[in-house]
Amino acid sequence: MSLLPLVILPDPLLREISKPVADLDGRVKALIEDMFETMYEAPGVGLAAVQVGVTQRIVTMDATRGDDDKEPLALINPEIIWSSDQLSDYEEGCLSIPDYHEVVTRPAKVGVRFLTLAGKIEEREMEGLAATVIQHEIDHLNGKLFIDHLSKLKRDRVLKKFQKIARHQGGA
Ligand code: GNR
Ligand code: NI
Repeated sequence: MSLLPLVILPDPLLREISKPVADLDGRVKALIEDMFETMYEAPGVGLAAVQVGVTQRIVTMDATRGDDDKEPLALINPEIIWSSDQLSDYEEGCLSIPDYHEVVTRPAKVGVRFLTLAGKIEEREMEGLAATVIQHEIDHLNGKLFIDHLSKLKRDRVLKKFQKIARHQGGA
């Protein structure tokens, strides 16, 4: 098990479209273990593989948060198969955009189809925080960030701030 470094805005990797996982081999299993370790340590309620530099359609999540009973869920090639008309506002953050939070409106409930690590197709209905998080994570797999749901004014302000930080660090 290892903690993986997080990919931070404005790294162009965050804009790439992740590729479907073809084989559920030991490498995928090891990556998922490292993603859980990295997500819980952060701490975060979700993580997409691209956030640790792997452009494959893999998500880890645990929407139980502070509760003592953990509920880790790994989703491979996840898809939203339906969304409720009812919307819900949630204050979102992202491990790739540290210390920035803003309210995003998304469907309140979604149906999600995915492969488990055992290779079984599973379908789940998600609501509340879990619905928000899985939509946020599938956006990552499509090169999309939660700031893309905000006004251009807000998005440009955040991008500028992170471009400036990257410049000062002489990186990215
Ligand atoms: O840890 C996270 N919290 C969170 C809160 C509200 C909506 C979405 C999220 S996901 C985020 C971790 C992350 O960046 N996942 O991609
Ligand atoms: Ni995120």
